[in-house]
Formats: sequence, C-alpha cells, structure tokens
Amino acid sequence: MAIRLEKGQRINLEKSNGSKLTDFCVGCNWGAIVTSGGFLGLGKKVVDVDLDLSCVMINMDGKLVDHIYSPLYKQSFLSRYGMPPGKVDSLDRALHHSGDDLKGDQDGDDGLDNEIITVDLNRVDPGVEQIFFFLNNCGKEDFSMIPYASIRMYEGTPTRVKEVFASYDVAAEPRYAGMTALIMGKLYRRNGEWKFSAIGDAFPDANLCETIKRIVTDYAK
Ligand SMILES: [Ca+2]
Ligand SMILES: [Ca+2]
Repeated sequence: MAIRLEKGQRINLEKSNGSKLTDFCVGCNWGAIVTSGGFLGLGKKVVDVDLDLSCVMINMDGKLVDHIYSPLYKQSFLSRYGMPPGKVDSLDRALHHSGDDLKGDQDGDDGLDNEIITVDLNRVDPGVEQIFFFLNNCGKEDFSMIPYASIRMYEGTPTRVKEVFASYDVAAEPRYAGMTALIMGKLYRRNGEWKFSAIGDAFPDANLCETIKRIVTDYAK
C-alpha cells in the first residue's frame, strides 16, 4: 500500500517486504485549467499549465553541487541569477529527467505523471547529502487555480507504473492563491541511509532561480 504523505512527514525508504527502495521514479502529475465560460457553458476553454519539476543536489556544507532543470530555460535569463544552463541528467548520472511538459493533462487526470525524474540512489555521488525536488509554474496561474498537482515515488519506468511507494497531493485550495512554487520534498542521507521528507511548502517565487536560492538559503543547512 502506498504511503500518503502528510506535510512535514519523514519516511524510511523501506518497502513492505523489508528491502530498500533504491531505484525509482519521482513523478509529478498535473492538469491544465478547464474553464466553462460562455453561453450555456459552451466554449470550454483549456488553459495550458507549464509546471516544471526540477531538483538540486546539496553537499554536506549546504552548497549547491548539481542540478536538473529544463534545458528550455534561456541562458540569458539564467545568467542573471548566476545559474548554469538546464540539463536532464545529474553529473553522476544517478538522476534523469523525462523532459519538459508544457501543457499538463488536457482531458482530465490521465493518472500518469507529466514530468518524471528517475533516481538510482546507488549511483548518487558520495558528496551529495540532500536532493530537493520542487515545482515551478512558468505561466501566470497559481496553485489555487491548477486543478491538481501530485508528486509520487514509484517503481517502474516513466511510462509504466509498477508499484507506488509514496505520494503527496496538492489540491487547488484558496491558501495557494499567489503561490507559484512548491518545494515538494527532499531525499537525504542519515547514518548512511537515504530517507525522504515531504516538505510541501508553497511560495510566490517568480521563477525557479528564486526557488533554488530559497532552498540553498533556508532549507539546505
Ligand atoms: Ca514543464
Ligand atoms: Ca498526467
């Protein structure tokens, strides 16, 4: 049975059969915004939602050592924040991003994740102590308008879910008004073992560079 994570919850990566979860996907599923405007609800309009699932790797000194975010971010924008170009693989090749989804589910929840980062914990560079996963919205919408957004850890591949280990859901709620970034959670080492902490904090960050700065300043130490 998959664990339904609560905000602030910390879990061991131990499966029900006692073995460790080391090879898995971190996937994010979300929907486009459907408005039923117009006469008699005709003229249904779908507003694309471009969320970006990204992650940053932090060493034991709390320093940013690696990142995965969309290569579609313009370098002229990133360099204003001193950030390197986006990429889909971590330097140690332990993590890989499936690619940038620009729209979200158009016809309701398809049950599949729109952006996925595959993780092989056995390959993570020994210098990496924490891996933060976060979401940014590239459009004008905030998380009170996006119908659903969830993050989950599962075994399988980006196109085939074998077994869900844990999930964390963010529903469209008024308290997310103005919030465009979500720090979803982190993998972290404790006494040589990897654990996961569901953070679930929302922020009105204008872009992912602001969120990365926030993670390094407020969360990584
Ligand atoms: Ca995206
Ligand atoms: Ca989906």
